[in-house]
Amino acid sequence: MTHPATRAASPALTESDISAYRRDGCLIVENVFSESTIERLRQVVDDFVEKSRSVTENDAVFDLEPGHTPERPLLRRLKSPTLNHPLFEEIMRSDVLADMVEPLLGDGVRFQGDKLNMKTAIAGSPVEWHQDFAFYPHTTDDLLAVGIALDDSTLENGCLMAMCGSHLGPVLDHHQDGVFIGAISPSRESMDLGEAVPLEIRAGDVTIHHTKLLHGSAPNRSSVPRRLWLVQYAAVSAWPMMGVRDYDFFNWSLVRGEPATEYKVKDQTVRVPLPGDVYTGATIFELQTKARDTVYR
Ligand SMILES: O=C(O)CCC(=O)C(=O)O
Repeated sequence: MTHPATRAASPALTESDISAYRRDGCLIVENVFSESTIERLRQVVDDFVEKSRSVTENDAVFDLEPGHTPERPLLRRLKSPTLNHPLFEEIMRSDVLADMVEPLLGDGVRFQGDKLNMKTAIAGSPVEWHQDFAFYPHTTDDLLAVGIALDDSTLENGCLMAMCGSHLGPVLDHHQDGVFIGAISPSRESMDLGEAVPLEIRAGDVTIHHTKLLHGSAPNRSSVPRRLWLVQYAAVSAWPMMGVRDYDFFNWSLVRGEPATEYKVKDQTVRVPLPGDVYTGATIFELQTKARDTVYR
């Protein structure tokens, strides 16, 4: 049975907001960021779009939409915004976000990564259905992503769609012919898309979704952009199962909590995203181009 996503009216989550998140695996929080903060973020993003005019192929910062040219720059994603501009780091570490996610994670707050999906007007690519945990399994599933809306995000311009409650089920197979492609097969999973709930939000609102929540989003065929900055956080007690390459960076990523040598392990089945090129820096858009069983293409 579907129900609309629960909306919390203030960044300070109540017990009932937290229970709704635990039940649904997603939550909308309204009016988290002021118009002036959103305007500052848009300005920074516009500057990156300007810089992308001279870029001809995907690199460490830019994931380009097909059709990108110097005259008409089209970005699919700004990769790792936090590592590329101080305003993103300031907000990623802000109390407003840390206070919101700490009770949901239960055990400190570690920055796990981020991306800003651009969903340009008319040209914005879809995201096929997936669970974030399939990309970066940890020893517990105490991870989530906060989606910060830089534009109003609606069904028309490709808002996030969610299968409420799916985070309580297993991590589904995101492989095709034995290769990790970053998307599930909707027909293999007998998925009923009629159950999907749109997470429609206004600029300055945020979505929060659990790392095991099934979600996706349609292409943007409308005349307005849908920019969504997704910031992922993990509990400090969750250890990344694919290992830690740079321990100094791992500790830099702490937002709340201390460097640890002790981690929790949850009784769960974990699928590892191998073989495939998720660890070469390929984005979800690149990985999913291989998918044959799609909803949005
Ligand atoms: O931007 C979207 O609509 C979905 C993003 C997402 O799920 C992802 O990039 O992992």
